[in-house]
Amino acid sequence: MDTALLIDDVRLTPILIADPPLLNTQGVHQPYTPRLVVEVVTRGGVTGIGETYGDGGYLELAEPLARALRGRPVSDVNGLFALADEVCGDSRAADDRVDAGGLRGVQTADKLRLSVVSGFEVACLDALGKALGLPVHALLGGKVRDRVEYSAYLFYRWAAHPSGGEQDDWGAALDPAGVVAQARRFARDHGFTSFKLKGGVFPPDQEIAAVRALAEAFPGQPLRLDPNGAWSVETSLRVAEQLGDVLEYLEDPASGTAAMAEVSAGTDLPLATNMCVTTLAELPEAFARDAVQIVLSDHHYWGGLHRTRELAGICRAFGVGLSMHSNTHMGISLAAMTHVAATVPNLDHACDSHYPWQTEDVLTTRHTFQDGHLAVSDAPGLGVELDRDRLAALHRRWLEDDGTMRARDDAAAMREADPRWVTPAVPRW
Ligand code: GKR
Ligand code: MG
Repeated sequence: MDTALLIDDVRLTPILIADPPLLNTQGVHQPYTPRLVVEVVTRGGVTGIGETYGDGGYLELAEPLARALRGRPVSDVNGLFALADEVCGDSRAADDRVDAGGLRGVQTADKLRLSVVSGFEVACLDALGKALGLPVHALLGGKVRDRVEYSAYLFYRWAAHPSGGEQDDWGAALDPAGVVAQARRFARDHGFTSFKLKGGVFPPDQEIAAVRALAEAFPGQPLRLDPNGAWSVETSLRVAEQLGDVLEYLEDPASGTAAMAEVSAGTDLPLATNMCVTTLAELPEAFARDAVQIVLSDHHYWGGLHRTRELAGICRAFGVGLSMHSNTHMGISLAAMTHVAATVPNLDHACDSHYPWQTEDVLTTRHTFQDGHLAVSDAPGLGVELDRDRLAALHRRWLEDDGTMRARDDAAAMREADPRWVTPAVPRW
């Protein structure tokens, strides 16, 4: 082994990035959200970067993993999983709470650990690619496309957070006209041609009306609606019936594999998920019951880019479609998503991305969408560069926070506007 490829140092930098007041079924995004930037430095002096969730539970697991990585080969990304099992132990956040921000079903120690590993895996691949002069997609077997398509991620939203936060010029979107105006701006600024509306916010009839308005404004273009499991089987079937002619797919209408299987049995509309299938262990039952027809992969959930490719192979074998889920993220993760998406032949739909909502980044150059696509970089590693001043400034914000923003809590943010708000039980409608 070339000693230049041994890991010399690992730096972890928790940061807070601005997030607009986007609504979902659990509440509203806080003014700032935590992310963790992982830097892996080789003995040869090459630095690779990765990004993952930054809430306390993740940070707690990342610290022992960072220490244990020193002296190991940066190319040993498969070894990260066993190492994480060995050194991370169980975190205090690894109880059976329903995930507050990620909205991926029940939170488990395994899920947390995989999300932490993903940030390290991406940083190792970035460093390895830079050291070898190869893009990350080449380390994954090579790209099968030169650009990756993304969809517009529409949210009901307020014009501003009730207290604090950065101001933007989007205004409120709380009805069909507001949703269509938002979609038009996304189409104009980024060229997106498919649209996903985050639902589960208003009673289903209002969200049906918003999707109908989108279908009228963008005839024949792919539309999706995602209430994050907020509906009963009956409601899900009613929405499927009413929107079946305009939706590309319905995303997580009901909570849990059993309910999704019931919905699936009652409609021809394809169902997608980033909630009931988020680990290998959840796949067999969901596929056997035909509960979902499209898995929305997220490399943070699945433990990185190699695991995402494994998932793609399984989906291909079972004739299940594949696309990508997104949660609040910056440009490091968007670069990682684009590299892995470029290598997956069966990427059947435009990927989700929150990125256009994230005006703060730690890269020297922001990604720009052209006609709704991102070009796949052929530069070594991820093909992005860390802006250290920005990183330091966003870390300072994290240090100065009194703790309220360091863990995403959409229900707490909603209580700023409605003190009686509690996370709604499902099914909500
Ligand atoms: O950002 O409010 C949000 C989303 O609801 C996010 O947390 C979900 O993980 O985007 C996600 C989804 O597709 O379910
Ligand atoms: Mg979803």
